[in-house]
Amino acid sequence: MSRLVVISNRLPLGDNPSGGLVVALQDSLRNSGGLWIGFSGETPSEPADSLEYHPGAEYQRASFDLTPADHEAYYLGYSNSVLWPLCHGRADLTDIDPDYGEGYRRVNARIAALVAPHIRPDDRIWVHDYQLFPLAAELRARGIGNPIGHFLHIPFPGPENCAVMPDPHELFEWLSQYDLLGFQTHRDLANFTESARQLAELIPLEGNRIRLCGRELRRDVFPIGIDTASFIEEARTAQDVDRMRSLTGAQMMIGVDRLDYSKGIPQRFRAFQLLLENHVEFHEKISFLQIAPPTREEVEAYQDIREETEHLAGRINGQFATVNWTPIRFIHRPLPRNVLAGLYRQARIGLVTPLADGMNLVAKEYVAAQDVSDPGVLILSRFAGAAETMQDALVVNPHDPHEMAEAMAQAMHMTANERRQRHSVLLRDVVEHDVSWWSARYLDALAGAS
Ligand code: ADQ
Repeated sequence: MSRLVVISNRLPLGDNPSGGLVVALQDSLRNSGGLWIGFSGETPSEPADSLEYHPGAEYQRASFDLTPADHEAYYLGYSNSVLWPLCHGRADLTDIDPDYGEGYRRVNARIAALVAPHIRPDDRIWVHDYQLFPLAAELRARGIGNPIGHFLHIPFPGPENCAVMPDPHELFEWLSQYDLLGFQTHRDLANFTESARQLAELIPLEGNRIRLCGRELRRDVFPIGIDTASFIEEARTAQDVDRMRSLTGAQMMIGVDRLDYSKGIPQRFRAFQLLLENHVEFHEKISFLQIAPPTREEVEAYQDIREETEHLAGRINGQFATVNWTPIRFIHRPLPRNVLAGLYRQARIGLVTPLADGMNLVAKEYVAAQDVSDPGVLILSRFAGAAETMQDALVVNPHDPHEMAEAMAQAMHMTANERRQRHSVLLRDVVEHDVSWWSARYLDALAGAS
């Protein structure tokens, strides 16, 4: 089997890194004697001019450092102040600056220069996500003719948002240098096709083959999953973690997200407020636990969201709390996986209402964690990639607080029978389409694409 080389923005470090992607890729990496390359997270003023290898995994891991200026322009700047907002439909939150675009190209060229000497003639290369769009073009410029695939974890923007990029044509030239482009959903694939048609040159060929900017390649949909079997086990053996509920016998509703404007957290707080205004019967009967660790705090567009959400939570608690009941608990810390799994299992409602999201793994984790004999209800935004397959959730418009509040009431009233029926369909999807299924399908397609 030819060696698999994975390149992603961050290298998972530590002796026993967990997380879906690590689990998904470790078998293929181990079985092929593979190599995973990524940013170390370190920003010294004078980074080394070579990759640093890290022992301790069953495959090879190698990292690079970035200067503070490169990190700012490439990661905080172009990746997270231009591409992230555009891919999530928020042109209003972009911060376009020529230094960012220049830094993004410079860092991708530097990564290619560091990686190229380590590539063997029969390696397969799998590049992840929006931070590395130009990487295949930069590797090709250094003589790398190997099969190279790209997988985009976040939504692909339609023509209106692509057109906001400083040089939209360049994006499609970069993408044309891959052999396989993978997207989360059919909606992303359609956006890619339409944007490339309007802003570059795309000619559909037979099956999933296309000609893009003069080069032939393939594109397809590969919805990512979670490590379902281990998550089920984690939840089944979890302790009773939330004892607070028992004071009033309230049911728990849970939200788990990075504190990102794409996740729709203020909108769901307003919906909860509306539920409590319109349904006094739920006072002291439902308690909302929102876990949202801050993220990318150096980026300006993230600076208001913490204040806005804290303010909203404070106002709702001020309006409705009683001596024995706090309507919203808002936690800004990451929690260990087993605690999270236990909380999901105890929650009657899983609230996953992003305004835009590539897939959303929390929706799948919530379903996997449920007790099949008495499962909770998933309320899912129709703009999460997960909604393309998880139609037995209560699917809502995250911009409509009335619809979300009514979905919460419906979930509270839902009979055990209906909850079991909906859950069994959702669980089947999460079990059959787990993260190993996803990576195996992608790697099969990459093998056929070159
Ligand atoms: P994210 O935007 O990070 O991922 P998501 O898919 O929900 O979003 O994954 C978040 C992960 O972090 C989940 O596994 C969740 O359990 C974990 N997590 C979140 N908050 C946590 C907390 N407080 N403590 C511990 N763990 C926490 C990007 C895209 C998504 C896409 C994934 C994978 O934005 O759309 O689904 O990549 O492709």
